[in-house]
Amino acid sequence: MKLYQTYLSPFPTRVRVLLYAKNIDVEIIEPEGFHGSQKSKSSYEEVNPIGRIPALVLDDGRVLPESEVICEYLEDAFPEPSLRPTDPWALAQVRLLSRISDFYVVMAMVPLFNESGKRRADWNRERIDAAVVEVFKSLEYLEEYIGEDGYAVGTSLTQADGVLLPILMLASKWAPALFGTDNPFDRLPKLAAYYTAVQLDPIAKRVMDETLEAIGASQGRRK
Ligand SMILES: N[C@@H](CCC(=O)N[C@@H](CS)C(=O)NCC(=O)O)C(=O)O
Repeated sequence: MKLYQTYLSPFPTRVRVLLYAKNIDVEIIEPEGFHGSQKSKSSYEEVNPIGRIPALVLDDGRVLPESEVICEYLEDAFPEPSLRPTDPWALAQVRLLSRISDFYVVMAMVPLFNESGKRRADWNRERIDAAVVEVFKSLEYLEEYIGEDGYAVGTSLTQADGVLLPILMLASKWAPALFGTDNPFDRLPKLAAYYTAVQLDPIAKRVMDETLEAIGASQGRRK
């Protein structure tokens, strides 16, 4: 199988968490035309007409876009170990955290992603500050529901950790470093504790290191 993705994008991370946990061998391909590159994405659109990463290509050539759909496919096709709790309430918590992240936190961060693609001189400070207020508000929703036993839900790695880790890293490391904004963890103790504790898990640590390296590389490119 092949996974089209980048290490900077938060969406493929949840897929890599499953691939690593299930020890599935895939070829990782970083398509051109993402994250401020001047290159056209058109050749990637032949792979995934939606034009977004990630996309999983099966050995027989069938292509699956959309990170959440890919994760559900991987859980069904490669059931062991499962990162999908069997307890209905725990599974609902995984889905709730994922939904809050995708629908509220990521959406609140979109203006920051947009500003980051511009030259610093062209940044709209009002837009940045307004976005940060919304990001903090949406993170408070996660603060409400985040697990307190070392993982997002329960006592082991689930799909929710793969969703949250890159987003929390972008909110707590990338945005403050780039825009000089406050670290949200200063006022969100449960999320801060989770973020520290989950790094004891080797797969969580691996994807966090990958994301951190990609953030560093993207900031290096800005200089
Ligand atoms: N709902 C999609 C969202 C994927 C997405 O928006 N990926 C971004 C990268 S963070 C992307 O490919 N954007 C298109 C672009 O940058 O041109 C998923 O979960 O896979």
